[in-house]
Amino acid sequence: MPDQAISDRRMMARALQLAAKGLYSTDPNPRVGCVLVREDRIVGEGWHVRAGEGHAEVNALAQAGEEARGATAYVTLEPCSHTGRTPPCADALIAAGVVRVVAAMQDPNPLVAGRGLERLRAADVQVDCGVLESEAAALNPGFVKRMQTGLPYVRLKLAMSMDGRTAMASGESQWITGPEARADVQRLRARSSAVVSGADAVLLDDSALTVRSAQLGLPEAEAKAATERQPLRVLVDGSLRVPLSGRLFQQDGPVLVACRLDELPEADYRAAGAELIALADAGGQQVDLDALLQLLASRGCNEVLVESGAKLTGAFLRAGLVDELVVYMAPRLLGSLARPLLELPFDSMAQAMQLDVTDMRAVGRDWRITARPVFP
Ligand code: AOF
Ligand code: ZN
Repeated sequence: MPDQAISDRRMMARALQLAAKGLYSTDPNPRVGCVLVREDRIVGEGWHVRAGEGHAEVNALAQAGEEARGATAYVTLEPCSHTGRTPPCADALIAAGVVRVVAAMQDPNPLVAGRGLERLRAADVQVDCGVLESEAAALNPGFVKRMQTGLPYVRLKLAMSMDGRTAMASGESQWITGPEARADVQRLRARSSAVVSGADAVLLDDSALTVRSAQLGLPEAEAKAATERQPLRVLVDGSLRVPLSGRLFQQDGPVLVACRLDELPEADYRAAGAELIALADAGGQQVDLDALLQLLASRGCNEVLVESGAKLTGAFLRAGLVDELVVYMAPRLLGSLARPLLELPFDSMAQAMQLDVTDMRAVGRDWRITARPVFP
């Protein structure tokens, strides 16, 4: 590989590290990092911290000052060309005298979509795109999917014993997995735009579905920053069985309840700090999960975490709405009277869902398996 290509990849790897610092905070914007390099020396670094504030390039330019003149900018996402909450980064790079821009990927946002790179080329800036592209896309699976399809990236979290059980018949389930795995789940929540659960699960555990900084397993300052923003908590409660006195409604942060009723006690929910919407499917028997995800995407939700019981998780899978399964497997056996992981009433091998395992690792004493459904 030529020297230039090697140093491009090295600098982009650093820009990706910087972008990842925004993992918990940039929502609904993408995580983006930028490194400015002049004569083989890094003269500025920046990342996008939160929506409404400076983009990665602007933060790196501020650090570089005059040293940006003649520099190469490494950016994990195409610099923007539009005026959103902030002015276009392409213009800022041109004005600062940057002579070359290396982007990991095009911005899938239709407002940008190649126009940022065009603008740079028109100003005689040398442009290269596609360095560490898949790594950059992997950092923003939700933003990319939402921009391309109008749906969020859906992660299904499941926790089970080695015999595929999630709770005793009585509902007793605390705790199947260990503290490290539970902290890992807290981090999954913290990076998500929304956490979805169903009435059965919330009634069973009286879950609050919040992110708690002390349970993230992160250094204190990072944990604090990661909980500045709480994900939207979404309750799928077709016939409104979860009482407003439940813990879900007692915690700070936005709550959305999706039901399938005609007459909505909206005022009661509003008084409890929650929004109530009707989203019945064609048969009127279930909440329309596809419509729910479209609604969440229209509100800027990138990554959605489904943490629920066998019924709702099974329904998401059967509807083909899941992008990724994250399964925590605890080294214990709960036995045949305990509750099964998923409601997927298949009766022949031909119906079985195929999965591609993308990662498997130990988390404390448990195992975490990440897999993607394979659609034939
Ligand atoms: C960049 N650098 O660091 C980010 C970009 O509303 P705004 O002004 O924050 O714009 C948000 C859009 O800008 C977002 O949807 C995406 O297309 C792009 N994000 N672009 O050049 C950044 N965060
Ligand atoms: Zn920008």
